[in-house]
Amino acid sequence: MTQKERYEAAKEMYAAVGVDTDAAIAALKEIPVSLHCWQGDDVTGFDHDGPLTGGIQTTGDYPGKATTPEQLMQDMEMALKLMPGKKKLNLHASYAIFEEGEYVDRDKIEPKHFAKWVEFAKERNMGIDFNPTFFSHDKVKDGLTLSSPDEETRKFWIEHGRACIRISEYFAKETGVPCVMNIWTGDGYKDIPADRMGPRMRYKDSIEQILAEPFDKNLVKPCVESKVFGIGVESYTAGSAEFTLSFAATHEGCLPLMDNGHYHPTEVVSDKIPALLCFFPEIALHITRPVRWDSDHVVLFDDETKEMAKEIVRNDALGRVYMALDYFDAGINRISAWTVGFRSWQKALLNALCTPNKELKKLQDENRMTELMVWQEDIKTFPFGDVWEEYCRQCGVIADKSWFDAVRTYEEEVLSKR
Ligand code: RNT
Ligand code: ZN
Repeated sequence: MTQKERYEAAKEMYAAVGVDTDAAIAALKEIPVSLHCWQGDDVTGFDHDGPLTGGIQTTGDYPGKATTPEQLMQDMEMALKLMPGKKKLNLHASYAIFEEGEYVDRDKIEPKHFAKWVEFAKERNMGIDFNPTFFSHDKVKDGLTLSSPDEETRKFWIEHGRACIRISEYFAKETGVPCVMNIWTGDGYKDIPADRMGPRMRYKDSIEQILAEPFDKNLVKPCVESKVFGIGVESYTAGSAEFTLSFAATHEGCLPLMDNGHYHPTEVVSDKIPALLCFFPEIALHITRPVRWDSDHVVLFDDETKEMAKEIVRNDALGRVYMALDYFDAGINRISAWTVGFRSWQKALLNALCTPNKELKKLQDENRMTELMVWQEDIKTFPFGDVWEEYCRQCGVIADKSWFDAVRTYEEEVLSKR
């Protein structure tokens, strides 16, 4: 059978359960997913020489990591070619690009320091998302930034946040696509604090001061990302789930951002997505793979990933959920890591779009739970691979694992010479 024939056969099988695979493919092509620049250089950035801090860690020392803006862009370009679908670029403030001999601190960064990224994004028809960088910097005082009791420190980081709002608006204006600006800090304590509310009150005030910077709410979408704990900050996190969710709920235009690595191991974000959608017009996600903790392994096409995508699709929320990848594996080829993760999320979305959601909901509402189980198990072995292959073909990318040949060649010709 040719690929075309296999797709036609699959299409028929899906049609029999009420799924239009052509429509699924067409829909997926229009859904932007944000690709994080930081997988390419182990979250290092270009504005400092110090270590990665903030309670996050990259592990591994696979050779060939990008160390300059040119290398990072070149590597990302390579990865982009291997991914089907619509992409957005996700940048951190630490990826500012300075002229030879120029340097400004994070409270003084300006749109011009990101002009090269704008050029990169525009050439590839991508919007841009942005993240102030509240870590890996000598002004992180005693592990604290926006929640610091030291007013000078706190002021510095507030100014950084405000500078990032201005840069986010510039991205949106340049690309014509709204910019999601995510606030995450690793602020917290290794051991039992004596004051849990004080840091949170300061954090609250700091975010309010950042959001007081004037901006167009249609262009900039500020988010607050929660976390349960980080390495070295195991006992207390200022930006906990309750804190960030309450902040977003009480500040118009501010979105909650859930990173599925930031919860206790038996909690699942797939169940939290519909809960938040009952209250928030829009929400944001960081999609990762936590292995026992917030380990930021490469996203795979696994059960929870599929379930998260299903919750977005079956609740008709593709236009309400901003999706971004967030992981960093330094132990394998970084271009491959980018590619596998992006393709996995694409597969999860396509799989969700090829699920007979209406029929399944009906079974649930009619309390036909036995049949619901039978159906849900049955569709698991439908010929999804044939639909994926057709999607990749239409997007002009290789469907099977042979895309890796190009990565191997690139590794030999480019990465190994660094
Ligand atoms: C850290 C958060 C945060 C970072 C990026 C680099 O635990 O997930 O989103 O991963 O900002
Ligand atoms: Zn995250």
